[in-house]
Amino acid sequence: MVTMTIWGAGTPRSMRPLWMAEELGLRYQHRPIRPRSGETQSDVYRTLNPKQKIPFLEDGQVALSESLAICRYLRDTYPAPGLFTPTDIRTRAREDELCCHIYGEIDQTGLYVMRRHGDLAAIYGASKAAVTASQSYVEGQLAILAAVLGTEDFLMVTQFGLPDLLLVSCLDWADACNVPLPQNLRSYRERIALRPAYRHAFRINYPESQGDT
Ligand SMILES: N[C@@H](CCC(=O)N[C@@H](CS)C(=O)NCC(=O)O)C(=O)O
Repeated sequence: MVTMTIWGAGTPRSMRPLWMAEELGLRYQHRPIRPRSGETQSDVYRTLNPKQKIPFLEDGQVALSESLAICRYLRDTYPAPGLFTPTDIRTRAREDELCCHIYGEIDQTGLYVMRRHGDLAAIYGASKAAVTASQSYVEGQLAILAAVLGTEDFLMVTQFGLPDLLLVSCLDWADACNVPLPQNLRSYRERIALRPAYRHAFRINYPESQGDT
C-alpha cells in the first residue's frame, strides 16, 4: 500500500520533492494541485497545510511543508546509496550552509521577489525596481556559487546531493526568467538534468512539457 502523498505540480518548488522521491526510488501518490488555481484554497487542503502553498508531503503520521524540509526528511528517512548524505557534524554543517544560501538567498530573496513583483504583480504590486535589483542580486549570488563549484561536478564534491537538487531547480527557474548563468553552472545544470530521476520528475511536475527534457 502506498502511504506517501506529494502535493503540488508546475513550479520549481514542487519539482524538488518529486525529484528527491525519484532519486530515492520511493513509491508515492501524486496530487498535482497548482498554485493560484483555487486548489490550494480548498477546505481539505487548508486543514492539511494552513499556509495553502505547495509543495506538501504526507508520509504516514508526518505532514510537512517547505520544499527543503521535505527533501531533507525524505533523504534522511529513506537513505539511498546514490545520494550524498552527510555522516558527521562538520559535513552536515557545510551542506546546511549551501542549502540555506540557495534556499534563502537565491530562491526566496532573489527569484521569488522577481516573480512577486513581475509575473505576480496583480497580487503583490508591480515594481520594476524590485525586479531589476533582485535580478542583479541573483546574478551576484550565482557568481558566488559558481566560484564554490569551480571545476567540480557537485557542490559536495564527491556525489550528487541535496544542495545540487536545490541549485539546479533554481537554475531552471533563473533560466526561465532570462537570468544569465555562469558558464560552469550552465554545463553543471545540463549534466545534472540528464539524471533519470530529474527527467522523470520533470515530466510529472510539468506534464505540459512532455519530451522537453
Ligand atoms: N518556501 C516554500 C515556498 C512555497 C511557495 O511559495 N509555493 C508557491 C508556489 S511556488 C505557492 O504554493 N503559492 C500558492 C499561492 O500563492 O496560491 C517552499 O519552498 O516550499
